[in-house]
Amino acid sequence: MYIRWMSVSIVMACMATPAWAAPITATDKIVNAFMDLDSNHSDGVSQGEYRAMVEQRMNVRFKEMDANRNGEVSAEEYREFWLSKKAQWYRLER
Ligand SMILES: [Ca+2]
Ligand SMILES: [Ca+2]
Repeated sequence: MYIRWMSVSIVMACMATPAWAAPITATDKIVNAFMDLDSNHSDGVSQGEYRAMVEQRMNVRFKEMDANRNGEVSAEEYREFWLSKKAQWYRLER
């Protein structure tokens, strides 16, 4: 009888799980990562906050492409960049 009561109690506890304890989905993680862009904590991502992320990624990408750091990406630099990244992007190789 005690074990049965314990089982019922556990089931009821699981059913009464509050919303804040709901499992985090993959979409939740993506939304949370997006909201990390909200640098002024306004509960929204402004165009400026979004632009800052895009520019930061662009700067990283440009540095990867501009191997000799002369401020321009030559055809050869882009070829090397493409060859080094295409497998990763298109999962052709591991
Ligand atoms: Ca904001
Ligand atoms: Ca260059």
